Amino acid sequence: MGLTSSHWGVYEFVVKEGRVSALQPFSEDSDPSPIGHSIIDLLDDKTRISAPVVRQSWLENGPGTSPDKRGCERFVQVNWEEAEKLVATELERVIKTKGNRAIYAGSYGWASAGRFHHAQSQVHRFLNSIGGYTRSNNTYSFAAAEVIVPHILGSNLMDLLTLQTSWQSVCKHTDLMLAFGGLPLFNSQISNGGTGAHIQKTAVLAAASAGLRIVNLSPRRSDIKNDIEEQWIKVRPNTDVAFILGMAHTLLAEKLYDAAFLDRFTVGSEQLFDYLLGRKDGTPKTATWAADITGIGASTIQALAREMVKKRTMISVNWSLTRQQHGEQPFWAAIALAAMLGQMGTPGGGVAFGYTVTNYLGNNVKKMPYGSLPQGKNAVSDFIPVARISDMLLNPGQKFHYDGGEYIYPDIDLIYWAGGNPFHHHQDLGRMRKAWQKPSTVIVNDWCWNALARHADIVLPCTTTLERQDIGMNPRDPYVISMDKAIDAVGEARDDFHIFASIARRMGAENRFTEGRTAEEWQRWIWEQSSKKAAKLNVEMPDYESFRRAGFYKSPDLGEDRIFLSEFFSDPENFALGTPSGKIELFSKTVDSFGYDDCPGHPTWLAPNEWLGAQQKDFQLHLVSNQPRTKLHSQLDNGKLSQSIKIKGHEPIELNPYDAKARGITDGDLVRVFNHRGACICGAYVTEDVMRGVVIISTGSWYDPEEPTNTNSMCKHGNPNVLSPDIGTSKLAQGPAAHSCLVDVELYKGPPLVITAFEPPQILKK
Ligand SMILES: Nc1nc2c(c(=O)[nH]1)N[C@H]1C(S)=C(S)[C@@H](COP(=O)(O)OP(=O)(O)OC[C@H]3O[C@@H](n4cnc5c(=O)[nH]c(N)nc54)[C@H](O)[C@@H]3O)O[C@H]1N2
Ligand SMILES: Nc1nc2c(c(=O)[nH]1)N[C@H]1C(S)=C(S)[C@@H](COP(=O)(O)OP(=O)(O)OC[C@H]3O[C@@H](n4cnc5c(=O)[nH]c(N)nc54)[C@H](O)[C@@H]3O)O[C@H]1N2
Ligand SMILES: [Mo]
Repeated sequence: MGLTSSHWGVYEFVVKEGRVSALQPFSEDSDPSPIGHSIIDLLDDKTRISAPVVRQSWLENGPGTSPDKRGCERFVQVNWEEAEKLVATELERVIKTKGNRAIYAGSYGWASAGRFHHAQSQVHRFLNSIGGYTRSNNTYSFAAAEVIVPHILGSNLMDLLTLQTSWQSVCKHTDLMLAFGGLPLFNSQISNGGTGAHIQKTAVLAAASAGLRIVNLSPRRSDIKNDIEEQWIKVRPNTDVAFILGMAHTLLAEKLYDAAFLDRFTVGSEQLFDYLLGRKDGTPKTATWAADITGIGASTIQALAREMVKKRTMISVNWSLTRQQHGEQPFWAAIALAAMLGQMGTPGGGVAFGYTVTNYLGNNVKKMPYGSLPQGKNAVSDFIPVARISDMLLNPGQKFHYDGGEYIYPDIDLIYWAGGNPFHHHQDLGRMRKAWQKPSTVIVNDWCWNALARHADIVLPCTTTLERQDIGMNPRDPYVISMDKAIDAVGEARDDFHIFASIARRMGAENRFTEGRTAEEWQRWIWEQSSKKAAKLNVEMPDYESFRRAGFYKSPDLGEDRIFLSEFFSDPENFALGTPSGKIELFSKTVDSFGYDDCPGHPTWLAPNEWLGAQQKDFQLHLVSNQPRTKLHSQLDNGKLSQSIKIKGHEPIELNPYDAKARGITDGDLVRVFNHRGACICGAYVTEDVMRGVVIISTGSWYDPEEPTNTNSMCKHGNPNVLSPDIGTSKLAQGPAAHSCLVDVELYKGPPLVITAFEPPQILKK
């Protein structure tokens, strides 16, 4: 018995005869996630990478050989010594001939929980110890918001998320919650870095029984728990900004807004009002105007605006609204609407960046200043906005815009990935596979044979969390977990730390990488750093040995109900925001000065290229590719829970009975989903839960091309990223825009398909 921690929660593991036989819920968690159990069967099944391997023609003929064979050629097994030598020699070659900037190691991804064995920290620290690498900025979760929000509220978005008004405050004070993107409890199973106790379901139920009226503004009814009374407003995907502007116009036209609040706490309402009234473009953003765009009646929009004024209202905007073209606008528009209402800073009122989207949002925990593995200094200044990877690989030397600056894409010759899966997360996978052929070498550390590992030249097998001791420490979660090692490393797998330390040794950088500490010594060091920082906040943490003996440590509750930016709202002079004006910027001179046509100086409705209201539509259905409820992204897609909801082995596609009937599709049929970028096969799940004109395919099915040698091949399994567009949200953030995607669906009439995503590649043993 011992404890382990994952992004989906903490579990007690049971080991029998050297195997993990069960994961039991953590005693502190009243609503554990079922996701964890899937790992048990996967620790040593056929999808596990058991030894280092090298793509055959790369091994035989050197770097850059037949990159078009990535993803379809067999591998040759090598021993660790050979693998380390190959990696070290190849890194040295690239550094010597092209410089460190030719190494791309954004290595974006969630990896596993555990503060020390965090794959990104390890790979970044390692590469910094040998001269650096080209990095990536921001996340796939909400890059658009990460770049725009500091211009509006003057702080880092990640910090603001932990300051969100707590559920405690909402339960006591909020009468009405506008939930853009719903309150998807499926998503609250997850918290980045781990979570000790799942709180969101209890919180939603408590708020609902305290009388909170929840309005679900979303294309999907089940974005709110089915047994909660709510109003479902079926907003056309990607039109929320028009909806919000229509409400803002109503407040303005009917003089229902709080002028004193705007005056005291904001700048830029004049420019915003000019825009709402259509003074420059001749189009007033009335509720009728918004009705046309959103598909929601003007009277509904007006009624909601009037109701908001009368009640204590919370506007909650999910992160999915940022993963669309012009994804900078929804958060900005929502902040502007909340400011016009004048309830920001009041208990239960104002704006929030989504509740339930992950488990920590709206908790009442004191944010702890925990330590982490220092990553060293990156001597390379080159970077890309995270979702511009294909653009970078395809267009070296080309200019790109980002947050007011102009930068150049470096010429990448080597990719190193540890702890993320671009064949899961990136858009337009056909285009990415072409781009992926550009570098001479791709090196991947992973533990399972997913599409990323298959598309590498050198694959180094790493351990899972159950095979190593660690500290589960998430500054946004009250539980710190002493993670025990349950079993020995499977096959020849090694911890990422061990992998990098061995390569660093061959490159003369071992001491820079390890600083002479073992994994255990680093964990103790992280704990001690954390204790020192906590002491400054008057929080006393136990000593390291007591913590290890106890199994976990719980940090203190905040002690009062958190209200978003309460200091600023109680004293805006002394607690001015970090914006140029010190106030909330409804118009930003800075953003305006960039002169971007796709991100002007105030919240603006800008139609995406692909949406249901487009004049020219080559495809008739809007695809939403949301988060999978049975797993985290691509992780554990090979497990039982994920498999249990597939339809004949394919990812389900949710579609409305009306759209299904029009295409002769019935529940359970195999369908081909397609557009001009690609196609995939899904199983039809016909449901009234999704609005007409919209289809939903959750992400995470392992990419499984029908013809592996064809970069544009159909995916047999149902990965929606063969369909999604690879465009930036705007020149400002260049974030991912997966949710602005049109497709069509037809009955699949081709030959029977065998899913091969979980068949490991062919491996030659020497
Ligand atoms: N169409 C569409 N696409 C999306 C989204 C969407 O809504 N729609 N959502 C986006 C979002 S929000 C996100 S955050 C991304 C997520 O994208 P990712 O975070 O890249 O997805 P994961 O599947 O979590 O990838 C984690 C990888 O790390 C590996 N791994 C786990 N533990 C370890 C370890 O200890 N060491 C090493 N070396 N590897 C390990 C796993 O096997 C897996 O390959 O996807 C994005 N993509
Ligand atoms: N189980 C599970 N939970 C997860 C994850 C996971 O992989 N699995 N991933 C985690 C991660 S990395 C992240 S970033 C968060 C993301 O959390 P979110 O961004 O909230 O996640 P999604 O599931 O993509 O979107 C939620 C809902 O938004 C709605 N939606 C989509 N487009 C629009 C739109 O244009 N307008 C409106 N009004 N609604 C729209 C969809 O109906 C969708 O079901 O989830 C986290 N939680
Ligand atoms: Mo995310």
